[in-house]
Amino acid sequence: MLTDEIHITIKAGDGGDGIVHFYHDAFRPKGGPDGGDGGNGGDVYLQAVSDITKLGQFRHTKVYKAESGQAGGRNKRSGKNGQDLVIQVPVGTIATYDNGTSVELDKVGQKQLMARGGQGGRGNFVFRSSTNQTPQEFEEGTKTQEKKLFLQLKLIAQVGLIGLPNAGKTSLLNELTSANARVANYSFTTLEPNLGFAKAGYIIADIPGLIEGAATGKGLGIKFLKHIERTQILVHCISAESQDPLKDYQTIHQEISNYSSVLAKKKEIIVVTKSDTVDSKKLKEIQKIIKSKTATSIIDDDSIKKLSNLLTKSLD
Ligand SMILES: Nc1nc2c(ncn2[C@@H]2O[C@H](COP(=O)(O)OP(=O)(O)OP(=O)(O)O)[C@@H](O)[C@H]2O)c(=O)[nH]1
Ligand SMILES: [Mg+2]
Repeated sequence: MLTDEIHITIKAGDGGDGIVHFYHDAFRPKGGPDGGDGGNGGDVYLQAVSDITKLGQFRHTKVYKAESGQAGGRNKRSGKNGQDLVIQVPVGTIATYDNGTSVELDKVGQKQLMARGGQGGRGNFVFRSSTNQTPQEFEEGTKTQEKKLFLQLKLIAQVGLIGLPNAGKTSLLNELTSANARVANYSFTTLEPNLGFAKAGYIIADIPGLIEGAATGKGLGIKFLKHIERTQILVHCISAESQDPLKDYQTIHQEISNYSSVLAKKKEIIVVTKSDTVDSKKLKEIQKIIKSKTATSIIDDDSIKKLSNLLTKSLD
């Protein structure tokens, strides 16, 4: 199951404390103050990666802490800085703090500072002066607070596959991308959206099949349509095995329109799937009825390549 919403807690590292120390050896029993500064605490970052399953990692571990800075040392040595923590999230993640401010990670590789590490405190060496040669002062490192984050994955697929159950949507996703999603010869095989990355760099979303009445909650309903709202193109899949391809087309189009007029007006490529199940005459007939210029079969690589090229050309 794709995790697309999750709460986590992050904490930047505390600053290390400065220390009070005085140098002395056999020759210089009062060598003076030499307590070093504490190191800075590590920052916490989010970084966008292309793996859309990445929010799943947070199901088990909820708290993420960067390393704290170490305390200063004798001989004016500064404490080691704490290591930053870089947490990977899928591209398309929106991270929202408790106070409502949010940041969106919308480019692969984008790195966003979410919690700054505490400053290291100064050691007594820096507090020495002509009037105070034995300073007892030092600073504690700044302590950081935990922050709660709500991570939400807004899928940013450029292409959305729609159609009735069993139309061959998931099979097409697997052919067009490196996805390896479950396919079976019955309706509602897909229960959660699948995503795949096409070689050309775009993302395709496959959602569960829609049925008549979906907009009012029938079948798996419409809750998955939100995942294709921001796509640029819809690939409307109609099976060549269908008894009534035009009705299939109209059913889906109606449900989409009931859900959102924006979605209904989206650019659409109508594809007759499973073209190998009919002869070429019948295929042409179907294509004419539903005004489809493209047909695919998962056993015909050329047909998949043609659709793939068409998609690449159609996307800006
Ligand atoms: N002959 C043939 N069978 C196909 C083709 N594409 C898909 N199928 C078969 O059609 C059935 C349904 O395919 P799926 O890809 O699971 O269909 P779906 O539209 O994702 O179905 P839901 O997830 O239930 O909505 C499976 O048995 C596939 O093997 C094709 O091009 N040719
Ligand atoms: Mg499916």
